Amino acid sequence: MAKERSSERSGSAQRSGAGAKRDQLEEHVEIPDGTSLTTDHGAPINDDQNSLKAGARGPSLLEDFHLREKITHFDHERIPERVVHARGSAAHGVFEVYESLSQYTRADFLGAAGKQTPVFVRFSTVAGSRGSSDLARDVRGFAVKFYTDEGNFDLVGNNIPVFFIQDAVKFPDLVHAVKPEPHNEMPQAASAHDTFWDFISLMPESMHMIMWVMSDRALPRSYRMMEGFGVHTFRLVNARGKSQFVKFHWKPLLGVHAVAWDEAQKISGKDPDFHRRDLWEAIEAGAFPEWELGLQIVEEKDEFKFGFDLLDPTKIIPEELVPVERVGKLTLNRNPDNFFAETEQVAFHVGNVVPGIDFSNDPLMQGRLFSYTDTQLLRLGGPNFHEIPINRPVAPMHNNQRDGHMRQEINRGRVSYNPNSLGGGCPMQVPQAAGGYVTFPAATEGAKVRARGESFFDHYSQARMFFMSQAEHERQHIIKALRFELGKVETVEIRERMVGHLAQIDATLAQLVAKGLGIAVPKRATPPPNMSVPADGNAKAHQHRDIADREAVSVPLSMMDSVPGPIATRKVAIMVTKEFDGAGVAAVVRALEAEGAQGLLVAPELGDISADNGDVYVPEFSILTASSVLFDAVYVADGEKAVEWLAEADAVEFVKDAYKHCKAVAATGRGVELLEEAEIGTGMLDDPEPADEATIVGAKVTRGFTQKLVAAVANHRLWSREPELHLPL
Ligand code: HDD
Repeated sequence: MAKERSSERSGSAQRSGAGAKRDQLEEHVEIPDGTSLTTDHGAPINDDQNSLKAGARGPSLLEDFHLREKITHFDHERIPERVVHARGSAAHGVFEVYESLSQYTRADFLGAAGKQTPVFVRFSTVAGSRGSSDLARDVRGFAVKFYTDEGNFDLVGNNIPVFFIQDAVKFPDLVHAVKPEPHNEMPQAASAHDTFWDFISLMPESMHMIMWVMSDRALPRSYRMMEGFGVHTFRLVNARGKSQFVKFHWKPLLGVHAVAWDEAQKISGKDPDFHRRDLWEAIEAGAFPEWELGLQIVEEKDEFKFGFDLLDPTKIIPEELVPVERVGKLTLNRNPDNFFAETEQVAFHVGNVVPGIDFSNDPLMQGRLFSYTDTQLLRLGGPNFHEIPINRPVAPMHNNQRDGHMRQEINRGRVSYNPNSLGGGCPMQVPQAAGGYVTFPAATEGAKVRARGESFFDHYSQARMFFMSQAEHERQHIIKALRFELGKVETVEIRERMVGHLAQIDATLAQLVAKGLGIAVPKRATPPPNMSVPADGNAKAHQHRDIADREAVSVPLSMMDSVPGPIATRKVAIMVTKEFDGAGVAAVVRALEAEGAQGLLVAPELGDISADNGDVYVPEFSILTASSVLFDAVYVADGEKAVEWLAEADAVEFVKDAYKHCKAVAATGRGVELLEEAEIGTGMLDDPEPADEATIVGAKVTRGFTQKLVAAVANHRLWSREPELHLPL
């Protein structure tokens, strides 16, 4: 009704071109509540198409309050992007604890089996700007805000369990080094440049993290398929005041998976929002991403039991030494309503803790405690950012903080100090027995020094353990990533210095990287000129006793620990041409959907397409709007006209790429000809043993065929294809 009337209105305005006539017609307009256009101050606006002018062809008038307000607001729409983690995507959800954890902590949200707590989770890349690609080789942020009944607890972690540096005082240096170089603002969202590797090659403590960042962990298949880590050792404190050390883990129920480097680079062009879209679409489709919260608990008395220092953020506690106890589940079930209001304005802070969770003396964590509030003051414009809806706790807030930019709360009364008698002593301090936060009385002693503990100085043992724990293809990817990154470094001394460090980790690693760079492995590691390493530069002397074994491995460090896994939400491209095998395609789609995966049709053009049985489909993509890097597998359907694909260069590249990226490629009947055109094999239909288990061909779609396809997708990738391919991975 209202719609009809409004079109009547615009029509009449055009007809008359005169205010008087229009006003007459508008008299009868009914505008539904809450939909009328107003200024920021609530005054109704009658014309949002024209500025106020002196005559229809005359100059605009300064008096036009609507024009001034609209443009001023627009001019101020941007706020400073985060100095790191600028590019992010987020979602709402819920955390449910399985059993009471009251033996470890008095935190209320962990205190009763089945207790649910709302959360907001933001994933991010670190180095790139807000508009950069999701697929940069980079660490991913994994920040969780728990809105508990006792206030907000922020677990501000990453998808990598260690950090580049041991002391927060080095953070500005690290970030300056990795960001685009200051003279020419290049490269964007990439660590492959001189300043990053210059810094890293002078910071041996970064070597463990470097192994992770050069691994495929830095190229996640999806935010939904990566682990999260609190990184630092925290404390859990129970109601009796007993403290235990804890490391926090997030374990994705879909497993941990990555894409290939060549694929990552292509995705960056085809869909730079790949991870953002993936998260959004999964939640919209009701395939809610899930993670389990894991705890590694270490008794206070065992603080010095390990060869490494629990306070050193460049070290993990191998899961073989302290198993990860899975204690609850995080489910993301709602997309934000507004990106800016929620994802952009959310303000995390490592210092947001609740009773029962406390800090350790990790010197990186200690510095973070200062940094987060400080940065929000600049980014969000003042001290009241906690009042922005996404940051507001669900627990009621009462304190004597007052005023400041953009204050929302209207505090009543005249008392804003403590102690007071005029306000009845309110707001009252909360005794510990009633739930008040009490800091764990950890003993401290010692002279004030700018120094690091001796126990922080083994920089290579865990870097080696990570490398040795990788599967063969994972090691190859690390080597190629280092060749790529250091190959982009122009200063030869930096390359040499880095290879010197790699030689401390593993001789073969160093040799293979050096070969790719056309240099020799230096005979001696260059002693780092900074003071963070022992003066004698003798790494061996500081090797940790429990991993001094050069062959030590930890199984969960390899992503192969995740396969085979569920195929839910995986996407399979189904390539169809006119009169394709309708029954076969329907069977493939059914088999995928039975596992929660998707079969999406890719046709030469968009628009209706008929199968041989007369069924009409609407393909999701044309060959121009899709690319196999956006899918997990490809199936080429049978059909008399399937050979039409052979003339499409894009179609040949589509399957070629999928094969190169070690994905499952499948075809039936004449569809097999497309695989052969892409040089995936010859005479495959006659050969009962096709080249490998992720190349699946058949005369027609059978149960066995769909089972093999599902199994190949569950294995994620057939990385063993790579050695023959000599790919730029
Ligand atoms: Fe940080 C943001 C994670 C060390 C200073 N950090 C930020 C975010 C994550 C992390 C996930 C984005 C939060 C969001 O989505 O809004 N940061 C880490 C981890 C670290 C770490 C896991 C090491 C264990 N960070 C670290 C140090 C400092 C900072 C040592 C400074 C001393 N981090 C910041 C910051 C940011 C930030 C400048 C930028 C934007 C923001 O805080 O809100 O304060």
